[in-house]
Amino acid sequence: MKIEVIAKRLDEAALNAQATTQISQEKQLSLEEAYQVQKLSIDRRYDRGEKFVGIKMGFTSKAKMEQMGVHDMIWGRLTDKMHYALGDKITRSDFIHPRAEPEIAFLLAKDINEEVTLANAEDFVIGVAVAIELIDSRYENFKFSLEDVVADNCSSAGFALGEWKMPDTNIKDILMSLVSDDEIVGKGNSNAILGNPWESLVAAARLAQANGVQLRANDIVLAGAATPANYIKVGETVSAHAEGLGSVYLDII
Ligand code: OOG
Ligand code: MG
Repeated sequence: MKIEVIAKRLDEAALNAQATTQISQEKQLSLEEAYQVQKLSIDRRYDRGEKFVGIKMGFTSKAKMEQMGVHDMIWGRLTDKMHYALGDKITRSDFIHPRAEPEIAFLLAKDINEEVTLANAEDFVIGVAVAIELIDSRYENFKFSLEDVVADNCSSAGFALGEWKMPDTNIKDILMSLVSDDEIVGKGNSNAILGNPWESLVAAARLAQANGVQLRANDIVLAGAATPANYIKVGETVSAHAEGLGSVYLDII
C-alpha cells in the first residue's frame, strides 16, 4: 500500500464520515512515513481550496496519553474549514464519532524563523484564548497506534475559539473544564500541559521548523488538552472554560 493510497483513504474517511480500519493492521508505517501521509492527506484538502491556518499539538498531557494509550507528543495541521465561530451549530452527522476537549490557543504575532523558548515565547504571540477542539478519529472505535493517529492528522476535525486575550494573561496553573449543557464532563489544570502550556508553543515552533512547516503571523497553535476528551451528543451545548480566559461554546445538532 503506497502512502498516497493511505492518504486518500484517510481523507475520504473524513469527507464521508465513514470510519476506516487502522493502517497499522495492514502496514507498519514509521513515524516519518506517518507524517508524510498526514501531509499528503492535507494536501488533498488544500487542492479543494482549504487553507493552512496553524497547527495543533496532541498528547501534551498525561491525561490524554493515558486515555488514548500512546506515549509521545504529536502535531497536526489546522485548516480554515475546521475553524468554527463561537456559538456555531455543529452537525453531528458530518463526523464519525466526534469528541470535544477544552484547550488553550495561541495567536501568532509574527512569522517564526528562530528558536522559541519559554523566555521569549510571549513575544511571538498577540493573543491567548480558550478553545474547544473537536477530534474525530477516522479509525473504527477511535482506536489507533501513534503512527495511525499521526497519519490521520491527529484526529483533527474542528475548533472554536473564545475571545482573544492579551498575551500576558495568565494561562499557567488555571482550571480548565469541559461542560455539556450544565454538567461538568472534564476538568483539569493547564499545567497538565507539559508543566506549563507555554511549553506547548515552544514545542510547536520546534516541531514545525524541524518538519519544514512555516508558522506565520496570525496562525493559530492549539496547545493540546489537559483533560480526557468527551463524546458530543445531538442536542447538547458543549462549552470550554478556562479560569481568567472566559469560555467558548458550540451547539450540537
Ligand atoms: C488525538 C488528538 C490528541 C490532544 O489534545 O491531546 C489531541 C486523539 O486523541 O484522537 O488533540
Ligand atoms: Mg486536542
